[in-house]
Amino acid sequence: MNSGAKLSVQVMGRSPRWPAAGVGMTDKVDGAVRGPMAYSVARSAIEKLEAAKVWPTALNYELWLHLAADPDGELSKEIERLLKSGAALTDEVCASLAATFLASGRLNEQINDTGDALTRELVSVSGAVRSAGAAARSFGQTLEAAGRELGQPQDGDSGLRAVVDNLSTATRAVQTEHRSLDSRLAESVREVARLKEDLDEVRKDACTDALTNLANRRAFDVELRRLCTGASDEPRDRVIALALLDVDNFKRFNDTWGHQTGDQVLRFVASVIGRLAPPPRFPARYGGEEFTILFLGESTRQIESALTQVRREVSARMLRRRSTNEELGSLTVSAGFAERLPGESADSLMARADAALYLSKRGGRDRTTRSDGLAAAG
Ligand code: GH3
Ligand code: MG
Ligand code: MG
Repeated sequence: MNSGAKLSVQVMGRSPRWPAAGVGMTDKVDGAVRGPMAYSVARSAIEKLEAAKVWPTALNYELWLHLAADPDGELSKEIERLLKSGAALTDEVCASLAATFLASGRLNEQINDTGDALTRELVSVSGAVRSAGAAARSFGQTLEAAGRELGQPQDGDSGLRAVVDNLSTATRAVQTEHRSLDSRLAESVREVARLKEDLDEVRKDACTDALTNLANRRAFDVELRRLCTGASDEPRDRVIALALLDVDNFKRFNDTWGHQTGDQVLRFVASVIGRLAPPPRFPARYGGEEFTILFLGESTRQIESALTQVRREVSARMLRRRSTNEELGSLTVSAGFAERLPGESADSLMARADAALYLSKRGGRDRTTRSDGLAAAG
């Protein structure tokens, strides 16, 4: 039960503020590691890593550099919160921090690379177009000259022959240019299509949780903000509700059966959530063993019933180790949800859903609570 208290620390410390914070934070750290304090920032990052007993891998060093160079940044706050909560900063946890807080910078790099390639492509196409244009101009001039000459009395056949020769040479030059332009354009169209696919892939990866294939925290944050700032096309009177789901006592499960088996269980829980929350519901993995679902225009009853169904399906499943078929028992899930009040901010809605989840945990887990604190059915 004491993890209920821990949960409240965790929960209240979360403040999804993507993507602006990530980009600014990276700039600040970039400035620090190139400025006069660079080496002392680097030393401080290493000391902090050692104090936290975290391996100085390249990724962890990058994370801790943020802690040393930008202590008030979102990433630093999250690391401090984890350190205070006593959570083990495993490779998985650090990878998840990097995916959440550093991905924006990397994504921008990838998008910039793709943008550069597109720009190069367009420059090369416009070069080809210019060169075809020049050929066409010269063709036009030749024709004009030919017209003038044909309009004048000629010294017999030889003058006319020269005009015709000139014309056909110019025509061939134009045809060759056009053929080359055609093939350059066709190649460019193929290249642009390939780049577009790359970009779509990068965008999809950036919004997808690699373990479960659900939307990730960033995609969830963007969607929540979109819905709460009226940037969405949804009619204003459609109720938005936010549910948080957290696997109960998952640390104990992991400690007993190992992280790999834990990962399989997370995939299973995610598959149940994904199946029971099809669009327009918006399910996501918020991080660790925490999931969210956004509901749009659904009644309290419908939301409670969906959450109850998720919890029932998860707890009804006898979990087995895949390799040996060994029975591992079953797990339960706690849920909390809040319906958005008129004009309520994303942060406030999140905090109320968090508080409801906390009540579910404190009340004994394996239950759903609505944000007003009344235990919901199920
Ligand atoms: P509570 O019922 O209060 O939620 O207890 P809990 O043990 O589920 O909560 P706590 O926050 O103490 O621990 C969450 C655990 O989830 C810690 C870590 O072992 C596990 N975890 C977080 N992310 C992952 C992951 O990606 N894979 C695996 N296998 N385990 C994870
Ligand atoms: Mg949790
Ligand atoms: Mg949990």
